[in-house]
Amino acid sequence: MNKKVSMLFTIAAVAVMGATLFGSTYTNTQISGQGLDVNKLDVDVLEQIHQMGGLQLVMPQAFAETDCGALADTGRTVVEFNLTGESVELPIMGGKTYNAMTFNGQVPGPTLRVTQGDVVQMTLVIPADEVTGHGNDMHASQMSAGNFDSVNPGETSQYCYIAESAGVFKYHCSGVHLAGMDQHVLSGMYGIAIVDPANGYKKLMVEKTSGSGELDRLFYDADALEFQLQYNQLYLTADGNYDAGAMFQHHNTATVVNGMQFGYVPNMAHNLLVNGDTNKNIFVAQPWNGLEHKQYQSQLLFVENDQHVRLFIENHGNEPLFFHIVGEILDRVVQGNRVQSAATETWLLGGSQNMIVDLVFDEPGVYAAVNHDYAAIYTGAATIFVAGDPFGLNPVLVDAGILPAPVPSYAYALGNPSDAVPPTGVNSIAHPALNIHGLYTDEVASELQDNGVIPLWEVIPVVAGILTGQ
Ligand SMILES: [Cu+2]
Repeated sequence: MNKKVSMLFTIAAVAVMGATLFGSTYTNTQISGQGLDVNKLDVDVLEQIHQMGGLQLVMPQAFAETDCGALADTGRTVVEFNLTGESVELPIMGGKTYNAMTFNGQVPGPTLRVTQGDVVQMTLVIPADEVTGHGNDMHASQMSAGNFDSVNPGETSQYCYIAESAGVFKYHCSGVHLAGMDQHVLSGMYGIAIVDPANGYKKLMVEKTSGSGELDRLFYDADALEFQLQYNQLYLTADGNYDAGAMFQHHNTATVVNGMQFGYVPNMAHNLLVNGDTNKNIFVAQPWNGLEHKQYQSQLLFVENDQHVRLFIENHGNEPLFFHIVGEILDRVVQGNRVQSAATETWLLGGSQNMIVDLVFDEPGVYAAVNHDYAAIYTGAATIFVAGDPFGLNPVLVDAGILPAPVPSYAYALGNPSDAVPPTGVNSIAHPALNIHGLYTDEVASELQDNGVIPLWEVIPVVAGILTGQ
């Protein structure tokens, strides 16, 4: 092979690799069919590929563009997404703490919400006193991975991309030039971007049989009450450090939902309302039960009956997620912007996979959303939804003057946990109230309080006083 042919062969091979890695309208077969048959090597064809732009050809401008100024001038909406890489100590079940790595002092990191076609301007700041560098790989982007590279302490990095595809997408620290990526992600450096479809979400259709058994179809408006549930595992040594050996053997220490084990189970407030006594536990596992836990006290997710509920779900972990809601059927499962299933009992998500679950809670009751892997359920992946007024509390709360009138869900009295509620999009139903809940530093929790989110640990003693007449 002469030198010129050899060089062009390399260009073609790189183009094929680029097509494979980044996706393209030019398939691997189309390019390799021209370029990789050395016996039929046609220098003119290879030269033609070269002239057409090689790698640039397989990375269309809209995806490859990283010039924030140029993207800002396109007339598209530009959404700023500012992250700070911070190592902090956070609590785990059992009263201990662990050495967490976070975006913005919280696990998961802040949720980004944009509309398909928006420009995302991602800025990553690493404070000078941070112990290590960090990167950020946003799965909602389609661009050269070089942009996600590590940022050193005391430095800032920025890149821009167009959110071209609708759906839920993970973002995560990419470690220090990929080294330690497992440690950084499994210690808390992950979050999601929700990219709403340009034309909004679709109505939800649920099949029902009527009283006499005839099949009927109920249609629910696209507007929905939304929650986010992000699954992961912790792999820790006894003193709260990351345990790589445990990770390689898939021996996790804890299964977490939005950063906490059993973060959404009843607490003393619910004990008080349902059992009339803060110490009479409703649920067998109440690890975050106590006002002194403040933002870490467990909270429940409250929904109305006959209401369109939309769950944004991501599996950040090393183990599969068999998502199931005990007592309910997942009325619709969407991945990307495509319906994958309807009226299904359980849906499987592998690592770094996501879905949007649409459903209606038909009857008043208590429903546990679980990873139907028993090891995961018992190590933390059980989340309680309460639909309607299953405990008949409306008359009690109205009589006590806590509620002015009966309400369709307890969210009107207690709010829904702030970390389970994503930023609102075009088809979002506003939550009646939010309470402060999450694997947040105290600094993040007090910012929420300053912004009017309810600190339940201050409200509950007042409610208890009213209920007991003291
Ligand atoms: Cu990191």
